[in-house]
Amino acid sequence: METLFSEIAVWVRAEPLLFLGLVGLGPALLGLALARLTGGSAAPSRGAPESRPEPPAARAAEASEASRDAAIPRRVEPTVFAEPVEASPPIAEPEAPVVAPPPVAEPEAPVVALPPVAEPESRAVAPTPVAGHEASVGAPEVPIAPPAPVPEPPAPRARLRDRLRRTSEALVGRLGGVLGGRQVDEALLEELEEVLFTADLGVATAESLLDRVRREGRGADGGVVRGLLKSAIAEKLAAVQPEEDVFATRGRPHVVLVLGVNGAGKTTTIGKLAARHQARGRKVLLGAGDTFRAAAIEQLQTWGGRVGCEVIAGEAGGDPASVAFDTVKAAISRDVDVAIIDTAGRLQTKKPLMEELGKIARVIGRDLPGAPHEVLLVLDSNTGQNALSQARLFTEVANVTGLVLTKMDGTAKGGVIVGLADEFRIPVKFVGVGEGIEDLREFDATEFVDALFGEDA
Ligand SMILES: Nc1nc2c(ncn2[C@@H]2O[C@H](COP(=O)(O)OP(=O)(O)O)[C@@H](O)[C@H]2O)c(=O)[nH]1
Ligand SMILES: [Mg+2]
Repeated sequence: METLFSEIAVWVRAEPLLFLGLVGLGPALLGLALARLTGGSAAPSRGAPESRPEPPAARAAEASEASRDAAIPRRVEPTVFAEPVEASPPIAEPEAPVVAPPPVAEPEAPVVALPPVAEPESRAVAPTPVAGHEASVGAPEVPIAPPAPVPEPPAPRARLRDRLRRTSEALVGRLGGVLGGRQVDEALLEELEEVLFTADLGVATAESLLDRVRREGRGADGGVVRGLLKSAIAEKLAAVQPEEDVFATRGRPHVVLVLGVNGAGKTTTIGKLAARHQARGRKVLLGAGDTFRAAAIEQLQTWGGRVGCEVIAGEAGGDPASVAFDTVKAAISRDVDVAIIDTAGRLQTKKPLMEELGKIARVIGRDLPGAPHEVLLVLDSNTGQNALSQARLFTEVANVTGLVLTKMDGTAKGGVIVGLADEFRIPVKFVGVGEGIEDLREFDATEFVDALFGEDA
């Protein structure tokens, strides 16, 4: 130690200026070192601001800002998916998601909910929250023949009496005019004859009713005669009341062949019938056997689309028998419950009609013995007594197993049903009282007569 001091002393003596300089620099260096350690304010005037290392707090703040910047586009991003939903209000407010995160999630929800709507039209129309609802209401162009059935809401069932009003007026109303407050005498019988013969009952039926009054109503008053006529008509109609459920099937597939002149209401009846069978959980197939006009095929296809069942159709002008054959084949292979085959009712001459229907009936039975299980003849009540001659012709060429009387609503000629019952004794399976599905009524003789005489419930 002593040697060190004596050496320093020698050096100080030799270099006194250097020594003084070193001593003077000491405090300055010390101050600088202290300033560095504390990071304090002693240095700012000397240090360049640009080169100053950033304090950790500032760096953290900036980092959080950067991450927030990054977060904005990420959060708004989903609105890009929401683009199809035009004019979605939350998208127009980009600040909102940053300030209040929860609303960011809101526009996403409808976007997620959109896929079930699926229809492109809906996106253009739909405002965000009720996209699905708006879409179904606002979709302007519904496909004409959608593959999926559109179940129809059941319409309120109209009273039969209301639907039979015109026929009832033409028959029972006029009877009341003749019979009211009178005793049966020749004058009354003459007037009664006129009413009955002009009520589209058919000559034979009118005569038989008049005979009954002559036999049993002598001396009675008008009220009794009215009752007498009602029970006579009821008896005739009871004879054609179907014995079993009109929807009963007798084969699998149960094949129904539908006949009748053009415009009688065949295709409409087939559509209604298909809907009724389907409502019972049955699988139905339709055959467009009226190949005479393209419109007839399309009409049946429209019904198929409406009801939700398949339609076997061929070319317009094609062979109806081959359509009938294909329908039965398809019905067998597709395990269908009920197949209903439409036909054309051309009546120019009897021979071609007979040949055509005979051929159809034969091919239907080729692959399926026992088929057709039902042959329905559709008759338009409006045609009055003409329906009687149609029934004569068709029953000659085909084994008609049931009648359907259409358009009983809005006609005064519905009395023909009594004549048909009287002359043919073929069960009346259905009565058409309007164009809706629910307007195909199972025929019930008692209900029908009560409705006709204004005495139903
Ligand atoms: N009011 C009424 N119209 C019916 C009824 N049945 C069928 N129609 C109408 O009668 C017209 C002819 O029917 P359509 O089924 O085409 O007869 P098709 O030629 O025998 O097949 C159509 O306008 C049907 O809507 C019915 O019971 N009441
Ligand atoms: Mg038709």
